[in-house]
Amino acid sequence: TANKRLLVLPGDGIGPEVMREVRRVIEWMDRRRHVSFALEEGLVGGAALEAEGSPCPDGTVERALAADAVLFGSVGGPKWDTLPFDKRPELGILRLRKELGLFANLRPALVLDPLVDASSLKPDVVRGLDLMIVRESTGGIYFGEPRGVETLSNGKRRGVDTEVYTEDEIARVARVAFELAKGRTGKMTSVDKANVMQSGRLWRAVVSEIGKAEYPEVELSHMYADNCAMQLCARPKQFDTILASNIFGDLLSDLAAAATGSLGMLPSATLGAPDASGRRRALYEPIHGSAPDIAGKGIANPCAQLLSFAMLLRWSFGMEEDARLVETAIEKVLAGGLRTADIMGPGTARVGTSVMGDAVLRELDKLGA
Ligand code: NAD
Ligand code: IPM
Ligand code: K
Ligand code: MN
Repeated sequence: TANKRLLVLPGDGIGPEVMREVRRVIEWMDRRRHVSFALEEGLVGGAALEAEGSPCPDGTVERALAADAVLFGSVGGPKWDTLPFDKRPELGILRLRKELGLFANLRPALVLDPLVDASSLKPDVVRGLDLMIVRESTGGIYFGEPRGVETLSNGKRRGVDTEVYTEDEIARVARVAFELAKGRTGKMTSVDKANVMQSGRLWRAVVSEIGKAEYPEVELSHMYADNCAMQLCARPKQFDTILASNIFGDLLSDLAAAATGSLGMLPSATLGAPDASGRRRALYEPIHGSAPDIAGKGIANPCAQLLSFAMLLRWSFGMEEDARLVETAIEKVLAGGLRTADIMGPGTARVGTSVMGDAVLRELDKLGA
């Protein structure tokens, strides 16, 4: 029965291109696994701006609130880059995170064996890498007040953003990271700039307190964000779970993507607090953006979007077996040597988005019926 309400928001640029491949996997599941979703598609980002005059129409927020899970593509593009902030497509994702209370952005970075050669780092440095970056996603400098550009009395302009965290905001995302770390290797690194930032000092103090009081079994360490960026390039395998603020987590997860081969490989889940029955609001999206440089060419890597759907199956619907099917199908396709342009390696064959999707469906046919 179609009791799983899913809102699909493809967005802009390569968003709709890679989402098309997910739609095919959903149709496959319907046919072959007898799983059906009550699926709705909505507008967000530049697409919503053009059609309805807002990058995140109220209707889209309402439908997201009513859904069991949201599958998001990507928003933004050069066409809208000079618009004021309240019109920019990026507001689409920011408003959804905020209004749905999605404060914990989980960004796993996994180096799949067949992609060891696609990484810009040496094979030995990345082989077997398995990171979980937990990025705070409704606070910090993304939302802090005051913010804006003002003109001073001397006629010069001043731009302001404010990094601000309350201890509750730090504590709730820290708990998500501690729980994840506990189920992984038990090692967690919290990232901050406690040496120069007041909010960073509080960040470190609160994370330490929670670690001591509630998660003594997790081996917690702290690292300055600049050092962490360097260490992620030099020796990424020293990390397991990384906890970071909104802005640091954004930067470090793009960096981790390079280690795994491409931004086109990394999915994410953004979760809210569990309700009384333990259910969380959630949105799933690749960590990459709308990739205007390759949009419309049919060459985008659909893996990050497909893997985001796998995360959705696992986290929102407890469908571990189906999530694994999708992940395994992707691994098999990559092991077979088919690659989109962003993850080419020695002896691989270059294909476009839809041929990659065809190959995933073929593997699914072999794996699960
Ligand atoms: P981007 O992630 O869109 O692209 C960065 C680089 O990675 C580009 O060279 C792009 O071609 C490549 N890339 C990204 N995804 C790929 C894929 N699936 N397959 C192959 N190559 C891929 O970042 P950007 O260029 O800095 O930003 C473009 C637009 O996207 C901006 O408007 C930005 O604000 C927006 N953005 C949106 C989101 C989101 O929707 N959550 C995330 C990041 C950026
Ligand atoms: C991401 C993006 C967004 C962010 C932008 C588009 C608002 O870079 O999802 O990583 O900075 O959070
Ligand atoms: K995205
Ligand atoms: Mn980003």
